[in-house]
Amino acid sequence: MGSTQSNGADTGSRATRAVALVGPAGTGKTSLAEALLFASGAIQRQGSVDAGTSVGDASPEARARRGSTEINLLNFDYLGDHYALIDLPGGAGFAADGLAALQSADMALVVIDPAPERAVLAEPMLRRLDELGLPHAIFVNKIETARAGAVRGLVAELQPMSGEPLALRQIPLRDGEHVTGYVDLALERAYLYQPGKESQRVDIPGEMRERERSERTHLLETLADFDDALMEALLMDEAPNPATVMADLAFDTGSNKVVPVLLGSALTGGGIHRLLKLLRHETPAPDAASARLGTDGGALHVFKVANGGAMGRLALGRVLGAPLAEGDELKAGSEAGRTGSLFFVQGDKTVKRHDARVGDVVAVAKIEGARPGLLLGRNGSPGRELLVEYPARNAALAITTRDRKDDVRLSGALPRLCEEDPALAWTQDGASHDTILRGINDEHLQVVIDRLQRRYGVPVNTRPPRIAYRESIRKSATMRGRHKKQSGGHGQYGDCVIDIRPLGRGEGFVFEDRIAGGAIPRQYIPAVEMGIKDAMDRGPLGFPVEDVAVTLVDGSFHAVDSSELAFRIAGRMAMGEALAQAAPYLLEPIVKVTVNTPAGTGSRAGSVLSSRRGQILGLSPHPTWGRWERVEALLPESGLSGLDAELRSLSQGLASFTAQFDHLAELSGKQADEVVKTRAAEAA
Ligand SMILES: Nc1nc2c(ncn2[C@@H]2O[C@H](COP(=O)(O)OP(=O)(O)OP(=O)(O)O)[C@@H](O)[C@H]2O)c(=O)[nH]1
Ligand SMILES: [Mg+2]
Repeated sequence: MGSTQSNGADTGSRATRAVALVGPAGTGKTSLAEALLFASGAIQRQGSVDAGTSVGDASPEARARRGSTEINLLNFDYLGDHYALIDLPGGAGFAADGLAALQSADMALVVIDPAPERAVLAEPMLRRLDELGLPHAIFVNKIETARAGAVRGLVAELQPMSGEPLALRQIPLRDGEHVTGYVDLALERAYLYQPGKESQRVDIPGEMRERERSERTHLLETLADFDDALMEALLMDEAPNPATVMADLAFDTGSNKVVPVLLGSALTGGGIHRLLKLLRHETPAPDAASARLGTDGGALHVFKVANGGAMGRLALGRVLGAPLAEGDELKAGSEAGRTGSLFFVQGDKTVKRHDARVGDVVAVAKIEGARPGLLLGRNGSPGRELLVEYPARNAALAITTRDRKDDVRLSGALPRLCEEDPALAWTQDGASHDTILRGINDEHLQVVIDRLQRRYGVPVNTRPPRIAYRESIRKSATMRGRHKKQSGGHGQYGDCVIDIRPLGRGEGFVFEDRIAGGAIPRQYIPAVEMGIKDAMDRGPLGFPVEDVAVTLVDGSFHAVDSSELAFRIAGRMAMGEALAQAAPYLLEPIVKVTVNTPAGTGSRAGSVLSSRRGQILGLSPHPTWGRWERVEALLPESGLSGLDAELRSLSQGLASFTAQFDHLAELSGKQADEVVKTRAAEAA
């Protein structure tokens, strides 16, 4: 029989098939992975996500959430073949993790709920799979909870979201309220689910015949669109050859011409053996992925860097084109390196191996510069980089260590966390010295904070980052600034007179020197300008000043006591007082927000934006996703805080947005007073 997990490459079996489990949050992807491991005999007991006993989701963060926070890698054998599962998190905040894995997978299983009203949640992923050209099937999980008519309604909802025709392969058999089995439309056979075992064949119940025939006809017509002989048979009213039907199904699925829809339950095991058979017959060999990516001699396709495990830094990737062994050369452009230790991953366990088969998903130590989407070339191929499109970073947090002593550890940990999480970024805010973390949403950042504490032992305090308020002036003013200190010894003397006036929005700062007759010696003029800029760093309201023109018109000096420092101080004094006289007012940053939300929720999303002082620019259908709407608005940056959560709560967790700085706008009244008061309190 075929090899087991631990004894290395097996030349007797086919290349490993890599199957990605994708779909909305909580549909049961990790549970399905567990069910597949159990049904194939890779594990002896089926664990559960809810009880914290599943092979996947083993990290403390995932266990605490009862949902995946990062990808799970799993392996199993079925009828002598090897399968690698890549279980992607469905939660919006974790959607970037392992996304690159879809580029080199052989097949994706889109796991969804049976409720038709939740079908819309699958649209973004279905669109993405179409763009990638990745063969996929839809697995309707939790089938035991399906209402009567749900499957029919579901297919009607899903079809417009798919570029390819859906091929419903099964219809549910019911006993009263419950789904107890299915009719296989290709084989024309009925099966009853058997807990923990393969389903039991039964006769198709009489009352199902009519529905079965009409759904089967629909299935055959779908296949006939790609098979002239089958089309002819249908037109002649001949019964098609079952072998032809099965071959068409396998070919059309594997070449992404049709998308099969299967039913089952990860919880009860119903339909899982049938799903294994689909994976066996209809998942294309990795050559298709190699051809899609254009890897000639072979490649290691890196889809994630993991720093969290016991083995330190590992590149997770897929072996394409040729087997890979420890020490083999890998090329990234003109640079080459040797493959470090190889590991196979099963949940949070790693097993060292000397070599990997074509198609295997492996973890490789010591690959410099590895990052998601990097195709490392083998056997003469140079390798290249594939672009991955990640979700926008819509949440930000300012963090500070609880103990200053941890600062060094924090600055060591952040680059490592960012390296393995492409949706995470950090910056040091120059003005406030704050460390700012940016991520997809609040939930994402919370998990990052948890990781920071658990893995690197750095507890931090968090707060919303400061908004970049600015201030400007409404009026002109003239002011003298004189700095004079002549009590004993060497004195200090600087004296200048400036005119200031408002500039147009976005014109910044203009300085003009109109000193005539040497009232201030040349060499002190840059010092005056510097002093003016000092004052503009923090205007009378407490924020950086913008859009002001300053003219230096007069001044005086002292032959002995004048110095650059004295003139800088004089400039600062003049500017500080001039600004206070020039009717200063507050400016707040306005961002342009684009919200994508399921159809029917757009106007509520608009109300949320309005209630946050947003100015709605438009509500329209989404340009490419059929059942979605798009709302565009201008929104004060302060309105972004908590927006993600509020939009998601009105859209089954699905709405997402992007925000980009647009302009600065005047802020007045109570809101402005509040901002100025808060700033003054902070400064004090
Ligand atoms: N009734 C029923 N519940 C199921 C089934 N499969 C999974 N669940 C439950 O659905 C919930 C989510 O399961 P997960 O496997 O964590 O879902 P997931 O798709 O991996 O979720 P994310 O990783 O957050 O995207 C858990 O409470 C499971 O017990 C099923 O077939 N039937
Ligand atoms: Mg999961």
